[in-house]
Amino acid sequence: MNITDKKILKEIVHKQMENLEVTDMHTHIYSESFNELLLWGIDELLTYHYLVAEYFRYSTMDYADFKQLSKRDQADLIWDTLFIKHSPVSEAQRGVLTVLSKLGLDVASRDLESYRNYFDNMSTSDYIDQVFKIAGVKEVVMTNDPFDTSEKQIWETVGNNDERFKGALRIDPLLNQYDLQYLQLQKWGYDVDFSLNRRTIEEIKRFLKDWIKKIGALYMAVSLPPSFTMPEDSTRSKIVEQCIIPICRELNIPFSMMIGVNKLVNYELGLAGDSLGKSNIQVVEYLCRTYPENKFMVTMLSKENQHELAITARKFRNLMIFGCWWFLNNPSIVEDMTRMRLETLGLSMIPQHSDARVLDQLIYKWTHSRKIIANVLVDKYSDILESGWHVTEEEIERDVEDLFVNNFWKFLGK
Ligand code: RAT
Ligand code: ZN
Repeated sequence: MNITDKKILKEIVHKQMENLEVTDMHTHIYSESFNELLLWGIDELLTYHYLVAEYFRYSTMDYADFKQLSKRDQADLIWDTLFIKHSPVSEAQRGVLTVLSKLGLDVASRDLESYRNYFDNMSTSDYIDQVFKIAGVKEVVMTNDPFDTSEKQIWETVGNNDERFKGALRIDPLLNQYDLQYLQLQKWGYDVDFSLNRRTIEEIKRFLKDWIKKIGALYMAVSLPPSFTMPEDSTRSKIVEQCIIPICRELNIPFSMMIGVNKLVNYELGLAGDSLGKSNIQVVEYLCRTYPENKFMVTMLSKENQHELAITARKFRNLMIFGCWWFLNNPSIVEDMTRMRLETLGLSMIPQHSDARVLDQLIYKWTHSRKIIANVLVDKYSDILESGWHVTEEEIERDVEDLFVNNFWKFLGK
């Protein structure tokens, strides 16, 4: 059926977006076999590092004293400060309310204990099913870090037991701290040296291949500082060009670069202490141009980088841009970025990932993004309707499936 009426268009786009089951191509959640690495429940939601940062906007407590408290006590303080003593209007605060409401809990009661009781009576596997269903998520890509001892141990014993959770090899320590981490590699039986001689290069490649195989990695990923530049005479640049690029090419997997994070600008805040800076787009151009047979997925953290990143994707078909990452995952920015990307690239990008660290966050991150992106799509279809072009419901379904599922899988070549 041709859609010519804007009111009907709006209903159909919203319906399609609501029914859509997305592939969430970057998260920090794990399947059940990862035990306590899979975070879920109200206390985890409340102690999300985004909220910890916001808590310290109001609290004068010593960071160290806060750190020493149990998770439950920290959650109590955050609840009291960010929800009771001030209205929860920030995106991360509102997110908690969306989760509670979508689970059918009484948000108006403000009864933290009753929320806790709800989660106490839940089994992990039932809850995973429930969250995936409510969030409209088909599958998620994890962030798998072999340098994390507890995660490494799971991969070497039980491994992943749930097909809905896909692997991605995260290699920040290898690229950003090689001078420390090569000793770790040695302990694991790789014959590497501090200096990147021939043997070391081959052994780093062997390490990467072993882990890509072990976890069934869909891609290799790293987060990088604003100062990241290439080519340069640095260990990082050499590892990228001599190890990562050839292995990604050989195994036909993308290299995902998340660029723009300044780690620990306030180290006392731990995970909540990272910030951002504007990065150098030329590094993305250099890599895409120099290695046309390689695939790159890129997201950047600074708002100021978004336009040039979208333009770079117009120049290089081996570049897939994705997501409104971290500090950009705010409604006003998601709306802006999505508009600009659609206007620049049409439907050839991945508009969003959740970055969920706590399972339950899939619910709010996808509920919020879905609605904003649906509204932007309505506008874009309306504009072409005005020229006399008609779209069909099937075409809208195809388009949103492409944005939230197929663009990712096709880019991977799967
Ligand atoms: O968004 C976040 O939770 C950050 O702490 C980071 O994990 C970031 O998404 C990353 O993947 O490095
Ligand atoms: Zn992340």
